[in-house]
Amino acid sequence: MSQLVRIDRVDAVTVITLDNPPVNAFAFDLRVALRDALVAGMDDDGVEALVIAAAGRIFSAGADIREFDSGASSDSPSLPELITTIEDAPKPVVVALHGTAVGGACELALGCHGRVAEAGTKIGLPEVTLGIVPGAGGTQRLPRVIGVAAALDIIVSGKPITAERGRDLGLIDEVVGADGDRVEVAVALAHRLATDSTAPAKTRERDDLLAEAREQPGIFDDYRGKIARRARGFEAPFACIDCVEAAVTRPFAEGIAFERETFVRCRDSEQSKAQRYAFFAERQARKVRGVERDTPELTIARAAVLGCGTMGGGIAMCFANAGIPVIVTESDQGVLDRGMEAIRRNYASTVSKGRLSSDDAEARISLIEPSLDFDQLADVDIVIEAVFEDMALKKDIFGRLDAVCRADAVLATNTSSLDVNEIASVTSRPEQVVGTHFFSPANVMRLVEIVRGAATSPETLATTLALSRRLGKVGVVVGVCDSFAANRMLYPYSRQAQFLIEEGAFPEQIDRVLYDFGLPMGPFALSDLAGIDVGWRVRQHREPTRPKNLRYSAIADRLYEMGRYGQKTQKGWYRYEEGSRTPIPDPEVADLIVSTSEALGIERREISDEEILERCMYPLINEGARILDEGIAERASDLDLIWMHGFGFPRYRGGPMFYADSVGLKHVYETMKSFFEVHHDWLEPAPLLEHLAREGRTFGEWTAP
Ligand code: 3H9
Repeated sequence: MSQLVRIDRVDAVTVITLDNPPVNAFAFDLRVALRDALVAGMDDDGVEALVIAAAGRIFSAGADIREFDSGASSDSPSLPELITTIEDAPKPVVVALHGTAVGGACELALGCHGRVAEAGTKIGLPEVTLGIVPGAGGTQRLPRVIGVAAALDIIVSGKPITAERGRDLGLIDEVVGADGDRVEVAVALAHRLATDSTAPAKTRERDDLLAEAREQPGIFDDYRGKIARRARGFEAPFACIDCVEAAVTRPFAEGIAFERETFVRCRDSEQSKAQRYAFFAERQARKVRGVERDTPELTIARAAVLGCGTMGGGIAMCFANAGIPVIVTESDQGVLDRGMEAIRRNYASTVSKGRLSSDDAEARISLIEPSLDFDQLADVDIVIEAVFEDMALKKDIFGRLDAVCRADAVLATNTSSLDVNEIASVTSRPEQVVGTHFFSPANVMRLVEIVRGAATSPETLATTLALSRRLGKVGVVVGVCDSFAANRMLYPYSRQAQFLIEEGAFPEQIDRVLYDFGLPMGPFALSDLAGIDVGWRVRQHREPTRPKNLRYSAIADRLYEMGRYGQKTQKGWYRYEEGSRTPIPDPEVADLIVSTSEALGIERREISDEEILERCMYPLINEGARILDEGIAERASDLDLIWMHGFGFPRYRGGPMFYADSVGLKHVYETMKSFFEVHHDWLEPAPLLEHLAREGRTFGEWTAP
């Protein structure tokens, strides 16, 4: 028998243990080994029942996602075939789950006749996050076991539930506590089922809970309506609902056939390819050049955030949400009080939306300790400085931190543009200085751009990467350059949007095109949200370094001068009704735009949606190519993560660099070249883009030299 499964006998029960590290994915070889073990157990007259368990940290992560590209996931025995073999078995098969059992693993459990799980085991169907529907019967069997409403929640959200919740829903027969042994409990259950005179019950033959759903025919359309906003642009969540609906309206065999057809269509879709790419990109980003797997990390038990403004407060909430005590400091009591008040309001709003209990909110707030005393930072493991973007101020702070903080503490800066090396230079421990650039709102956006200074040590990077995971963030390591990777790519995008309105478009057209593309909002709505005054201040800071041959659109400056700061003043690129965030086009802004074009001698023209998309997207991709070429980012997928998690780039398009690869780099290059010829030098194609386009290669294939 293959090494991928181990077979043991406990009395008359065969225990099959899956052993395919690291996550027991059901790759072809494991499926063959499991099938052989099952058949052997069925054929053995001395065996009355079987148990399927697993070795390692988790039961299984489901199907091997890598097989989807080659189609090997359908090779016989496929997971659906294995599950049918189990469900049809003449002897009871009981599964013993632990750690995590998701996707195909959960589907396998649904085909078994008994289900045992260790307390806390995470069970679910995350396929939707990969742009597919569960394809091994999950959409047909789960509603039969726990009912349609609960099954829709699990399948459409992709979020796992715990074993305890599974027991309440009827999914898990027995939860095994810390003092129990899951395999022993499963063996006992298998033995009981075997001594039962009736044949093992088949999940597919259950109909009681489906019958209940047939009484509520509106349930599926209601659900489609409920997720419409959240799932905008995604195909898989709606395909999942269709499959569960098929479970209710069609006989099992037809429902399974429908699920299979839908699974294959989704698996082969561009969306799923992009979402699978994103899954592996997130894992890839944890592998950083020069940081070995066994690099020692500092455990972060206590943190501090310097500055309790919007960013500092949001970062403090991230720590509190992860259960890490955090001190927030300010030099002024009034500012500190206002910052804490904003944190309380934020939590209250989450509670009012039903997403957090008030007890949990209180518990989190109690982890945040406001302080005016810098000396209190003496005992924390990490400090994140989140004060105003001013180099002199930051250097002063880092000098003081260096004097006060423990020798092994990490000193991090949330700067969004300043030179981390210069900040580190004032300390005696530049190897422990790192950039941790959070994105606004920091307690919501998942990106942390981890800026590696020239001296930042592997230990500091490993600590920061591990911390970002603990905070539920995606940490992406980048090098030092002006504005780092995220904002550096954002600038050409916003700049083009501004030129386009001088040439003939209006903010609402540009915002519509980018919203329809899948971004949460277009550049003008974003500017109103972030604050036109904030953008103005950044421009003041950057203006001295702007190459003078680069054109500059001054409309935003005019808005600033008119006191139109965006949503906060109910007027910016748009106007806003009292208490509303809905942008309304404003004739005053349209007049300003048209008169600016006139003053510049530009004859306004009709601008197509296609040109808007390409003029905004391709320059940012072009900047991405420069960032790769300069070694600021290690791989194109890191830039894709930055855009997905920092700016809400649609995951179903895989990020801008993946999108460029799917459009074809030759087209992107040639379009940039034609923009460059018509417009100005800020559109010059990057050498790497040109090189890859000429060689017919992709960003995905490119590796840093
Ligand atoms: C499915 O089941 C389809 C069926 O409905 C129908 C079929 C017909 N495949 O995340 P980690 C790799 S679709 C291949 O760091 P953790 C991962 O890339 C599947 N590889 O561990 C990494 O590799 P590397 C539905 C996988 O402890 C290594 O394993 N299932 C798979 O932080 C460790 O992973 C899912 O969507 C896989 N399925 O988290 C679950 N899973 O070391 C996907 C992981 O080379 N998996 N790898 O970078 C997860 O969500 C997490 O891995 C899990 C463990 C929570 C399980």
